[in-house]
Amino acid sequence: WYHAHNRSWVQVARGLHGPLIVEEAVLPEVDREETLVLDDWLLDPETALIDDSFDHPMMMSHGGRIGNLITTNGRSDLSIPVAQHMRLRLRLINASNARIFPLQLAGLRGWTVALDGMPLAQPEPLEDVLVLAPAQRADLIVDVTTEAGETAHLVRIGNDDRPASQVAFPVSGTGTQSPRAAPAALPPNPGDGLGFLADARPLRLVMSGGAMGRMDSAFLGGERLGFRALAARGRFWAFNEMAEMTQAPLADLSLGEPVRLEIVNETVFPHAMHLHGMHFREIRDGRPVGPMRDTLLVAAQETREIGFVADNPGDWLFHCHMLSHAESGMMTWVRVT
Ligand SMILES: [Cu+2]
Repeated sequence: WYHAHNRSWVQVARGLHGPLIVEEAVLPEVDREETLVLDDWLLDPETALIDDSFDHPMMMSHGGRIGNLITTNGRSDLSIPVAQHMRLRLRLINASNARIFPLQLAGLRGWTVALDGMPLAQPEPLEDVLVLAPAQRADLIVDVTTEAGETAHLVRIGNDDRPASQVAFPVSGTGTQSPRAAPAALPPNPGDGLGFLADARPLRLVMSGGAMGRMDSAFLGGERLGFRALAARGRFWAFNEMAEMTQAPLADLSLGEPVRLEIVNETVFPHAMHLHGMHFREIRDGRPVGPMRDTLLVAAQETREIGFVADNPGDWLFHCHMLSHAESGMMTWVRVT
């Protein structure tokens, strides 16, 4: 997907974003394809217009701007008619500023086939919860198992753990095909080249700040300021004690250089850490594991490690995709030359 990067915590909240799809040379066999843009909107209950308190300190210092109207493709009641045994490809995008969407399938049998635009080596059965953090994408292939007359759902688990329908799929009739075998993997994208991790440059990013955090002070404009002084300037978070994007990059990397980056979340909030320009893998026990992604949800007080090869020349942002957090301190960048 793509979105505004100028005043993004305002403009993305106002809806300046859209899907950007690169199709496979040979499309997977499905009966229907749907792009589903998940979003939430913070509306003024009096006027039903977009609430314009974008810089509210309460939002910036807590979980970010969470909306009071949840939509898919701009509708709170999106309904897509299907037939039993239909196979659908669903392209999910979390375009919200800060909402984490825990999703489940009901009346659908599904597989995750790609994450953040990168095909998985093998489709993974989606039997449990798929957590989609801000900026994350997921491609699913799902078969309609519910019978005609019933309704299947993409289910959202609410804060109270109660399920709600994110998208309804009313079923009428039976597709021509009976249940099919599991889908094949999508054609792979170029590999990650993470073979020589032992030589990877080690980097560390410590996230601090926010409400109920322990950040006493951080640097802003070359000056060390206390938490209150930072808050008065609209800064509530810091990366490596920097409450703003610095002139110097977090790392100056050579093209092709492998990197391992430890991400330490000292805050009591989750953060969806997004790298521009390159995809990474998570590193566990010193080995690259899991899918290639560009956005990693790091839970409160958690430490994670990612590895990537600096294979794309340029200046690339690395930031929290809870956009109010990015604006109030959680932004850095790497240079690849
Ligand atoms: Cu954040």
